[in-house]
Amino acid sequence: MMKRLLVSIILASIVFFAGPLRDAQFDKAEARFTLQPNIVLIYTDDLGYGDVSAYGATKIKTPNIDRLAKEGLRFTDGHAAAATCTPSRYALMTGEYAWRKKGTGVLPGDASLIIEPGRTTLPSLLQKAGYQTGVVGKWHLGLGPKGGPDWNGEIKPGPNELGFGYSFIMAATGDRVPTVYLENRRVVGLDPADPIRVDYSQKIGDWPTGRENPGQLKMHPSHGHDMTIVNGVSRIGFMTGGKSALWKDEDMADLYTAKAVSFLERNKTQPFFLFFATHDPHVPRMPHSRFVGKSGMGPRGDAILQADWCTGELLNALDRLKLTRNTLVIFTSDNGPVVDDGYKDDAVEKLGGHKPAGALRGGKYSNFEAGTRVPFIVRWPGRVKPGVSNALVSQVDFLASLAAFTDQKLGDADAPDSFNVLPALLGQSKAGRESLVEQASVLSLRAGAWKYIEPAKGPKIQKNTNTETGNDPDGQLYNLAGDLGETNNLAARHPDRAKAMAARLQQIRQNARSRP
Ligand code: NG6
Ligand code: CA
Repeated sequence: MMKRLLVSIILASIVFFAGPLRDAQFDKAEARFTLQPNIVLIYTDDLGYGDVSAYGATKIKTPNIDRLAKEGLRFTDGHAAAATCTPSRYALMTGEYAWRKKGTGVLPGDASLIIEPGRTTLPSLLQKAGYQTGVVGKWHLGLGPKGGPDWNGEIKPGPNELGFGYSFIMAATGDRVPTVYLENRRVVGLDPADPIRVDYSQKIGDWPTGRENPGQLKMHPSHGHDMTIVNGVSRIGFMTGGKSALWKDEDMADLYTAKAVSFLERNKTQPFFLFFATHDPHVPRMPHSRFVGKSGMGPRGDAILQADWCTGELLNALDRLKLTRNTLVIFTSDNGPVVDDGYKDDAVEKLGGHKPAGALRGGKYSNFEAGTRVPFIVRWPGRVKPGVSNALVSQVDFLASLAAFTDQKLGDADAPDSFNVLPALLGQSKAGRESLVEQASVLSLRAGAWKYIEPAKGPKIQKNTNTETGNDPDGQLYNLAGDLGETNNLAARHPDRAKAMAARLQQIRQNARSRP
């Protein structure tokens, strides 16, 4: 009897104290998270300034991205560092303008890693601050040592050597071989008896190609993209082997999302940084069947709906895990939009009145604003006041800004072009950078509302993609304050300003860094 009473008393006190104890831990956790909030960077591929309803699109609805915009700060002058993928990602990761370094243009799928392990990168910086770091999705920064990766062995250096504790990636793009996923240095699902071989200079193995076997295609190229066929789509580059590891394009977004959500679940009790790099709406646009036909705009529009869905899944996961308030979410894109990027996917025919670049001129590959000015949203409930910011900010600034965010000092050699624009990103200041270099076929300098585009050789319209390149043999000068669409070249009217901006650009180029 006495023993039973004693047990009851002990049990009762456990129940009594356990409640408050749990609360205290919860409070403690909250306090820690308040100091060190999680960071989720959602990085879409080729999503244009005008592709999102929060940015004015009316022909397509992106409710999940719009939710971010409604709950966060929407930037109207936020930039990728370049008008194509690899240089943008290089700058995002290193805080260095990619044009400073040779070999940072759009990479083939078998390129070696272009960032030196050991240098300060966005993930290594956050890892040092105690974050669990992960990348899921498109990589396109090369893999392995000089000479390229060993697809059948341990693939390094790569993201895991640059500061990502976890990686689930595609090597390059959906339209480049090898069409397989890598998880932490290994090709996923590879059968060693069927090794992967990749060649970008000549055909390897006996797999069909788009050029020789067009009858086997479910999507035909419009330009390029006529090499090895995988999953009914001919790609850039030749491959053979790795049959059990080949991806199915239609399942890619679901898989990336699942991998990203499990990363969030695994790390919910500690600060984390997730770099979620979607493949959508890059070519080949092969969304899951549940999105097919849903935009009325063909695969490009459907792939945008899919990217929006992925965004929503991540936001829902944060809600479900009760992490929303402690998580800084940044949403942006690696470069501007392109309609025909090499496949006959009805994007041109079904565009209708949709304007992927919104009111901006140009698009992916272009020196005009739509090359680099992209959707750019920051959400941190309770800390970042929802609204709109016109501050000039760039993805090259993430490194210095998140260094400030995590109370870390950059070394002299670190992130040479990254400005701390944290006050602008958090909406505490209306001002971002005063000036910014934009990279496409040549460099442009933004100084406030003024934009100077260097003299550029080459056609005014890129034939295959039908992009307005912004190339002109003479330097161009625009005042975006009254001429966002860059239609009124003021170089002849303001020769002194054009000259001064050209000189300043030259100076930034010659100095090893532009960071204050
Ligand atoms: C181009 C490809 C284009 C796309 C781009 C890279 C051809 C004809 N065009 O060379 O389809 O893959 O490279 O896009 O091959 S990016 O977003 O990764 O920079
Ligand atoms: Ca891109």
